[in-house]
Amino acid sequence: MATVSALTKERAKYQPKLPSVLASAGMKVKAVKGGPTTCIGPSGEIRKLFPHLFGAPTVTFARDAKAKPAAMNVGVILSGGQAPGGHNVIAGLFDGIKAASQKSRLYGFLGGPSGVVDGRYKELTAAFIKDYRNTGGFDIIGSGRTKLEKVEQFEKARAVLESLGIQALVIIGGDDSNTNAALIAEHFTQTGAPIQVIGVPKTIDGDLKNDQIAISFGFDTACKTYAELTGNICRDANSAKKYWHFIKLMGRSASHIALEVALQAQPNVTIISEEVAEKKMTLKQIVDDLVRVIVKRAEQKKNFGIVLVPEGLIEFIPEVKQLIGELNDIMAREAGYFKSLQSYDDQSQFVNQKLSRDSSYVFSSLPFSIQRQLLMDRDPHGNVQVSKIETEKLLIDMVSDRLREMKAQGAYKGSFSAQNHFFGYEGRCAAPSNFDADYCYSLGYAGAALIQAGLTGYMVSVRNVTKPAAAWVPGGVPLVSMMTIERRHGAHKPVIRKALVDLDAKPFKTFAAQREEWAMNERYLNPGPIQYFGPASVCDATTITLALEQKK
Ligand code: FBP
Repeated sequence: MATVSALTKERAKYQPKLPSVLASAGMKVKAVKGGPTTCIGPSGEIRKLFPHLFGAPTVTFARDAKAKPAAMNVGVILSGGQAPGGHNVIAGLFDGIKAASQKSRLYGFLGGPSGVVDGRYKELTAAFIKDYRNTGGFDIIGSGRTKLEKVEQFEKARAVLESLGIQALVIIGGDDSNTNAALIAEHFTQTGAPIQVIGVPKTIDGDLKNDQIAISFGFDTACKTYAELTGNICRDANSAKKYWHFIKLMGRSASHIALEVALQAQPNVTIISEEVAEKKMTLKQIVDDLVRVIVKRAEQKKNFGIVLVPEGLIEFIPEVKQLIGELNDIMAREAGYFKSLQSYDDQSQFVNQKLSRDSSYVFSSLPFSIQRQLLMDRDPHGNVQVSKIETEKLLIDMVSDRLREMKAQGAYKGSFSAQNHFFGYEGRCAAPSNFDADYCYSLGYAGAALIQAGLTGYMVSVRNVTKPAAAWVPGGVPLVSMMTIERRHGAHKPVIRKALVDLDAKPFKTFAAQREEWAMNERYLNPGPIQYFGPASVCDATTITLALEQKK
C-alpha cells in the first residue's frame, strides 16, 4: 500500500511562490521603516500596558546587497485551531533562516503554547519538514489552546528558550494567541531577555485582518472546502426537492465564512450574525424571516432550500449575548462553586438565581439542550465553545413549531422536512489551496526576515495579495497597533480586535443586493473541489471576499 495518497505525492513537488523581493534576494534584505503607529483602542491605557512596544513603525523589506545574513536559532509554536497552510509557514520560516545561514536551527515546540513552557520540543530538520510541505494539518508539531499570559509562564518559557540558545519565538495563532505574543514580547523586552517574539496571523475564521493584514491564513482553503460541500448540497436539494438543509458553518464569532460560502454557492438564505446584531434582532425575528422564505417558496411548490447559519450566531442575538455575558461573569466569579455542582439541574438553578430578570427569561425559554450547551466549560480564553452549540437544530425546531401553527390556521400548505449539517472540522486540515500554500510560505519566509531585522512584538504581514505572488509586499506590523481593551473573564483586558463582517463593505453589500433573488430562485453555483493543477484562473483564485475588499 502507498504511504501517501497520489495527490499528496504530486502536491509535495509544488514550489510555493514568494514575493519577488524575497524570491530574488533571499535574506539579503533590510527592513524599511514606515511611520510610527498608535493603536485602535484607548491609547493611554494601552501605552501603559506596553510601554516598550507602543508606537513602533510598520516595516516592509527592500533588497540590500550589503546585508550580511547570520545564523538564527528560532523556536515556533502552533496555537489554537488548525488552519490549512500551517505546515507551509513552518517550511517558509525554515527556508528563510537557512537562506540566511545553513547553521540556523529551527525548534518546534510540541502541542501548542504549553510546549515552550514545559520544554517539549523537536528540532525541525530539512528531512523532517520535507514530508509536510504543502500538506494540511498541524500534525508536524501539534497545536493547543493553553494561553500564555502569566509572568511565571513567560519566565519558564524564557529558561527553555535560553537553554536552547533561541533568539526568536514565532507564534502562529489567532487574535488571542497574538495578543499573548505581544504580552510576552513586552515582558521579554522589559526584563532584558534577548528573545524576539513574532506573530503569524492564523485562523480559518478570517477575523484576524485589518488595513495592514490582508487575511488570516486558512480562510481561503476552509471556505473553498465548505463552498464545495454546500454547492453539492444545493445540487442535491434541487434534485430531490424534498429537504430544507440547515448548514451551520464554523467561525467562532464573525460570519466571514458564511458570507464567503454564500457568495461562492448562492444558497437560498444566509444569516449574517453582524446584521442580526446591528438590527437588534430577537431569536423570534430570525425565525420569522426564515418562515417567510419557506412559506413563499412553498407557495411555488418548492418545499426545499438551503439555509446557512454562522456558528457564532447565538452570541450576536442581543438578548442571548446579554445572557452569555452574564453567564460568563457568574461562571468566572463563582468558578469553584459552579464546578462543584454535580448535576446540570443544580448548575442551571444556581445561575438562574444570579441572572437578571430578562436574561433569566431568555435562558428559561431556550430548549434544555441549548441551556446545557451554554453552561459547558469555556475555552481557555473564556469564550463559549460555540462549535458545540447546535444553533442549526434550534432554528429547525423553532421553524417547525411555527409552521405547524401556521398550518393549523391554514396559513401554510407546504411540507417541511429538514436536514441539519455542521461544516467545520471538515475544512480545517484540508490541503492548502495554492493561495494558502503561497501565502503561508511567504508569511514564514517574511517572519525569518523580521527576525533577521532584530524586530520584536510584530505580526508578519504580506500585502497586495490579490495580485500575482511576485507583486506581494512582505513586511511586519506592530502587534500593539491592533489592540483595544475588551471585557474578558469578567475583567478588562488588552486584546487584538476581531474583524467582524463590515455591513458597509463590498462583500456584504454584494450579497445583500442578490439575496432576495437567491431566496426565491435556484441560483445555486457549484464551486467544486479545490484545484491544485490547472489554469491559474481556477487554481490561484482568491476568495470572493478578498477580491471584493481589495477592489479599488
Ligand atoms: P482559532 O481561532 O484558534 O483559529 O480556531 C477557530 C475555530 O476553528 C473556530 O472556528 C471554532 O469555533 C473553534 O476553532 C473550535 O475549536 P476546537 O478546535 O477547540 O473545537
